[in-house]
Amino acid sequence: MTIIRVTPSWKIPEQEVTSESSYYNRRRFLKTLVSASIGASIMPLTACQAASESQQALAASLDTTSLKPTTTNPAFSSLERPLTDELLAGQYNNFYEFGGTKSIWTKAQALPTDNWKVEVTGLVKNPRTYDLDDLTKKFPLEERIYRFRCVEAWSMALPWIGFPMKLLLADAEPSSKAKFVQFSSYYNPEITKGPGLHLGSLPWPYKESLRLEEMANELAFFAVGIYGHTLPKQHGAPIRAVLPWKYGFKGAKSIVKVEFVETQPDTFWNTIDAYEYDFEANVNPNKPHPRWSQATEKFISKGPNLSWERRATLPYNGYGEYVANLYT
Ligand SMILES: Nc1nc2c(c(=O)[nH]1)N[C@H]1C(S)=C(S)[C@@H](COP(=O)(O)O)O[C@H]1N2
Ligand SMILES: [Mo]
Repeated sequence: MTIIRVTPSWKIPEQEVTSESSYYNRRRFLKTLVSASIGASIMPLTACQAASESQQALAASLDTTSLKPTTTNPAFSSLERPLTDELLAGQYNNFYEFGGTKSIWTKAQALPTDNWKVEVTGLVKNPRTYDLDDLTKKFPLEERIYRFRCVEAWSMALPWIGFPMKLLLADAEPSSKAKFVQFSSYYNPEITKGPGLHLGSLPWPYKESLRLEEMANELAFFAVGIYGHTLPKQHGAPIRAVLPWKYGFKGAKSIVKVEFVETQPDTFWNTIDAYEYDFEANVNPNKPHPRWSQATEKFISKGPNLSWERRATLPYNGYGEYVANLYT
């Protein structure tokens, strides 16, 4: 068995204070970046115009409704590393419904998010279909800055807005038979399968799952916003799961169904390749992916161009103090 050294987050060295104003002054910030990239450009004029048009389209895709958290959670108000620039997080995504590249933000704009409903169903005393507004009014929204680690080894630090999953869990009142929760993402092959994609044989819709003890953990979070605004489509609007101690693929985007079940359900990546993507998928520097090491990660933070800095991977992505007890 691996010995995990549990370091409280406040003891992690090289404290770097994150600047909160950087995204609350967002419109100014986005405009500054767009004009800076034009000003600094030595590209021919046409290429420069095309680049600036795509930067403006990207900025527009991030210009969603302003969202103020009603409570702040001091436990998650800063990290030892800087926040990832909003424009980088919004142009480097995984959203396979729209394609297999990182730059799916353009295609993801086709996601229809009006009148969104989330069905809470299965082995619960209180099954209910919520309008998105019902959820965001019922559960106080808080901001949480979390580390974010993809199984592919890139990582970010992201300021989510949302509510802890344990509140929805308590509201649904699962029966004693319920042992797992399953999240299903929006799926409509007419909309989400772009032309030329050969993803039809994958096990759609995208599904993910947790044990109920994991869902009840303090960290497990439903995000409805990021960077002080409602979720942009590329980040899984209007509601997605965020599980910071697990690899990113566990956090299903654009959730339409939350189902409580008795036995461990099939999940998207685990069904595609169980050898490469295990069900638990906890961030673990000592457990290599079959095709690459997980000992370090590529931390993406500063723009305007995409670049990364190597950092040591933290056990449970730095959240062992919250979750290690779930895995003894
Ligand atoms: N429905 C759905 N959810 C998904 C994915 C996806 O392809 N479809 N990709 C996952 C993966 S692999 C990662 S790393 C994160 C990426 O979230 P982000 O693009 O907001 O950073 O979403 C996860 N949730
Ligand atoms: Mo990922």
